[in-house]
Amino acid sequence: MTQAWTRQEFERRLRDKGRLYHIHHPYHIAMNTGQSSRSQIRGWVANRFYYQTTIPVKDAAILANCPDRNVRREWVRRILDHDGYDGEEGGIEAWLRLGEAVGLSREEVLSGEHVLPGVRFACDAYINFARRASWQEAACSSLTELFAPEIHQRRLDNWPEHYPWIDADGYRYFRKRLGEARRDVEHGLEITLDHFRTREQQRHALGILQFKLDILWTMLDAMQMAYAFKLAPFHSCP
Ligand code: AHQ
Repeated sequence: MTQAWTRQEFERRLRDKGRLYHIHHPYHIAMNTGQSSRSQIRGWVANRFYYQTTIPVKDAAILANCPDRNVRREWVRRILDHDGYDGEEGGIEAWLRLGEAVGLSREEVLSGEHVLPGVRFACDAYINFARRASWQEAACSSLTELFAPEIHQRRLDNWPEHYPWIDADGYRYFRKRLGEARRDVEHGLEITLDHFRTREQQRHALGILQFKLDILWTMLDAMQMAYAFKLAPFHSCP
């Protein structure tokens, strides 16, 4: 029987997957180094809105599967952070503001008319996984946010200089997520390190994290084809 990794070694292996995070995708590298056109930025904002709208639905699936009140009272904050509540507009509204800041109307973003099939399939795979998997497995899949603060900070550091045409009010979402992502991922990491105890379970957790990394990467592959290579694959590309 292969011995389980220590808690520290397990966490190290989870964090080591950061080398496969979508910050390293050519589409993100182009955006963060000022090489993206307005239509490439707009395509990313319009497609990522679909991902943003799936997050609270995914988190509601986790809540529905979770019998632990103490976990739910923490996890429910993720839904409120995106959908908003009295006095706080929420992340989905902030993303619509980002859409307007890059020159997309609210109606255009809300219509989903720009959502590429590959983006839709990847996002729907995430929701369906969260519905079917145990709440602990679905919590583990959110650990890509171990690497998210860096990607939000990278945008805040680089985009204003590279893309002066973007209204700065649109960056509210990235600033908002810096703190929320750090809070959320501590909780998700604690659940993961506590739940996956044997070596086999730990390897399963690494496979779940890889699945979510693949979701994020695949979304950008679809955008690369459509907006960088201009190989309009489907009806939804202008
Ligand atoms: O804005 C993002 C967000 O709210 C979440 C929730 C979390 C999850 O539950 O899977 N993941 C996530 C992510 C957000 N933004 C992405 C980005 O690149 O801006 C990163 C993404 C993630 O790392 O999973």
